[in-house]
Amino acid sequence: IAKLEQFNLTYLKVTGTEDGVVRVVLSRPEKRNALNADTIEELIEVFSKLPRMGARAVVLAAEGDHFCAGLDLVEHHTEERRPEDFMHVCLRWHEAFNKMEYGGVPVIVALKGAVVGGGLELASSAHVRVADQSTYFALPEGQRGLFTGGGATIRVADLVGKARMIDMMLTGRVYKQQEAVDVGLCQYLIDGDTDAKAMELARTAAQNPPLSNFAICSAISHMQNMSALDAAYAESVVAGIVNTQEASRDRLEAFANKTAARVRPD
Ligand code: 1HE
Repeated sequence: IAKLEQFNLTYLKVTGTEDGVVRVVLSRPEKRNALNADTIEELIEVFSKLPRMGARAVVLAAEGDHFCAGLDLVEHHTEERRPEDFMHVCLRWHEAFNKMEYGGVPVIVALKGAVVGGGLELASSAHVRVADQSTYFALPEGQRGLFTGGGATIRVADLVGKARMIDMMLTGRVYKQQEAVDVGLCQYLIDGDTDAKAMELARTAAQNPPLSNFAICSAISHMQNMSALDAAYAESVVAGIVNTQEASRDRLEAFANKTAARVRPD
């Protein structure tokens, strides 16, 4: 991917690989990758531009032992924000996370340690979540006297359901390991390095035609916001375009010729 050096970043590191996978790394480990206002601006810039720069898939990873400690509570405390100030903060978080979810490029997130509060909001904006044995998920907003403001009411409720989300916020309940998979907080639980697993998944996804990935990584999210009737119509339009694309002809021909790989369990 050309021009990645155009980004002028303090809290993120962005690097490319030869197969079109871009790595975005949270790089504030001394503060457990807490999300200050500047980091959100950097996420907006990066996730606004990467889809148009030819990224085929993105791995979102983190430095240090913790993925993300959520809202920068110290910045929030010292800024003494008024309600309208924080409403605008939330709009920027939504901008960043909507760019990720609706951007049309697969985002695979490599988790570890704390994935809490706004860190879970960030993780839930990715398309695939990979956790290790150290990863734990929580919404400590209630105990901090706060409320979620980065889309958790939509995305976390979507992953785990309303009742579990309310319990997490009221009681500080922490989910980890197999239970986190079972309730839907992550799709993979591995023993090794989540970054390596996320790269492997991203490389696999990057081999799909970009138009297919665009549909998978935007249409499904959009359709959830529509009535069933409208979603079915939108699906037919998307499928009309994707399923007749030039890039799928070779793949279909290979299947017809019996040279394409069959779908098999491991
Ligand atoms: C921070 C933050 C932060 C760490 N904002 N500075 N999020 C939370 O309620 C989680 C708050 N953080 C923690 O519970 C812990 O820090 C961790 C479990 C994530 C990690 O613990 P630990 O023992 O490894 O580190 P630490 O000693 O607590 O923190 C190391 C440093 O990171 C320390 O700074 P230092 O200058 O004293 O070294 C901490 O102050 C700093 N740090 N977390 C600011 N969150 C849009 S609304 C979203 C609402 C929310 O996200 S609410 C949930 C907030």
